[in-house]
Amino acid sequence: MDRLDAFLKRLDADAALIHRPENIRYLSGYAGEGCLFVSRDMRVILTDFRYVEQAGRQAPDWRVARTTSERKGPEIARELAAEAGARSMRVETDYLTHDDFLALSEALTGVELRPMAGIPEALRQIKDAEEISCIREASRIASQAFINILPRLHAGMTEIDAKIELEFEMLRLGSEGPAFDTIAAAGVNGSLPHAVPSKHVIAEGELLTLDFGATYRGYLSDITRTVAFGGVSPELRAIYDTVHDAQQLALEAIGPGKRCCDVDRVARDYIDARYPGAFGHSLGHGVGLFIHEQPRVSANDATVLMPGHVVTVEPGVYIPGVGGCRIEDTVIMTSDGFVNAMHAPKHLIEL
Ligand SMILES: [Mn+2]
Repeated sequence: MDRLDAFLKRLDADAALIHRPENIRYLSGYAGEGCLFVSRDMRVILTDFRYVEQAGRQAPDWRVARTTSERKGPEIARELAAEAGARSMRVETDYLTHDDFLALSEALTGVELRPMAGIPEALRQIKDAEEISCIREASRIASQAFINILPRLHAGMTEIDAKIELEFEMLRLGSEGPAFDTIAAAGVNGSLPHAVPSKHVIAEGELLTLDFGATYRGYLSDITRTVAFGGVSPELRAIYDTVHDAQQLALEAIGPGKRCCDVDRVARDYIDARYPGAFGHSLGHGVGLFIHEQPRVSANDATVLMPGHVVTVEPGVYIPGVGGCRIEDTVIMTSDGFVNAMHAPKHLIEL
């Protein structure tokens, strides 16, 4: 109710239609398909037969309007807009397909459709206590899964094998599913920040980067750890140490009152002095109901961090033909610092 009130205060329109699943869940608690219609006095979930009962259970204060093939969403939206007396309505033009938008425009003649302008996303940046407890649990599951599978990781297994171990373990620990496509990148594949796990057989002397997360009550976590198989070369160890130290420096720099771009700069300067151009992505991002949320911990995001912001800190070094390394934690800003939600170890583990 607080979230919906805050949303309506910022709306600056008579009504809104919400289609993005994370925004639907954030504002209503409903986690199925469909969309929301919201005005000052009305809150309605539009969905089809498959989700009507679920909507009633998850969002008991909301009216449920059932869509059918004869009476589709845009038509019901028109009726609801008329009932609310709405002359202007915000819609998620950054999410709807062109066809979706045309269908709404044709149905809602006389109603001015305006872009949503990121209003729900801006509200979602600052997590409340309930959201933070969910993210902490999703983080605990991911950290523990990493610790639990370490004895099962060995040279001779494939990247896909490693991914299966992680995802299975997270499910067993209570995850509702992977937070995103698990990354497992060994050897020269490690230079691809978003490598897709392959049948590559992990060999002695290689680094393996695992980037994964768990889901708890819809909320996600994001962690990366890099481990070594057998003795690694001084070159790979130096890469690992650089990333490890850059991440530590960034954690020392982060906190409430700090600008995202300044935290990014700390890790970037450290890595660029040793491996120029090898850290080509931003330092981190917000995490919540969606894996990449605002704010961005990047050179061009001057957001001042505040209590309730949840962001990742994930520097990396990527060298084509050699390999790569990334180390990532999910951290929660508090009034006097931050809580690192990840308890998995970060020293170089040699398996
Ligand atoms: Mn991440």
